[in-house]
Amino acid sequence: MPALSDQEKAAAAAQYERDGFFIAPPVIPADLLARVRLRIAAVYAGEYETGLAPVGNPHCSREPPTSLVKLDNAHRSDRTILELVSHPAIGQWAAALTGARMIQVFASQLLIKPPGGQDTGSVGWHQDQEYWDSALEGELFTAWVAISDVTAESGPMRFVLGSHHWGLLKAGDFFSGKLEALKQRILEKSGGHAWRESAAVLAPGALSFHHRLTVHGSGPNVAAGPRVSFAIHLRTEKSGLRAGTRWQDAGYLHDFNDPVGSPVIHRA
Ligand SMILES: O=C(O)CCC(=O)C(=O)O
Repeated sequence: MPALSDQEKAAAAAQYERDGFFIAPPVIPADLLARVRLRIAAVYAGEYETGLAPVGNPHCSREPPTSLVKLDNAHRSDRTILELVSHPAIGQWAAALTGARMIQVFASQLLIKPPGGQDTGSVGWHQDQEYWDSALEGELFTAWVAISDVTAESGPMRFVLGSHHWGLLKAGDFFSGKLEALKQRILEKSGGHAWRESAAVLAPGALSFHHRLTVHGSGPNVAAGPRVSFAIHLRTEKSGLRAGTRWQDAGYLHDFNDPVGSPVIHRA
């Protein structure tokens, strides 16, 4: 990817600060996407190139999924997936949005949302910090990379504009398909903000970024094929483990000194 101009960086950072998310153009090369698709199928079927299973030893299958598939830290299981989550263009955009000197991956999720329009493919409205707050603090955010064509019909991620300014509400639930009930609960907790949504429709290889407090979720996939993506959770030098927390006790985290579990993808 050609270096971003100062003007491009400033415009992107201003938009991210205002809205709590940013949509970047396609940056992942087509040949890497093609290789990643093959490896996603392999990992889903339980074939782990490095011998390391995704976190939680998920049940593997050769049958197409019927509900949302979420495989944590598959980048440790497969070198091509590691190549994707470490791609320097992700780091460049992340640094442009935050002005950070260092960008590090601290977790990833492979997400496969099957077609068929069921609620079991939905992701309930939530803020990511709800899930990180016991272990991590500071500048944390997510790059979400489209592997398939993420159209309006495929259940794209939706962001609530400006909700990263609402504080940590702890009213969401990633694992619930009841989006309307969650919306009401979040609005009540937020103290009456206006709810304006924007859908992240993304071509293959494009990506969105969202702040740790941005409210987001996604509905059913009514397109013909699965919606396939990686959510890549990122930190900057202005973040860290909370005092007294050990990474071994912090759910799906790996030692920040582990170059495979937690690759640094940008340094100024
Ligand atoms: O893929 C989705 O619809 C939601 C993903 C998500 O919650 C995230 O990337 O933080």
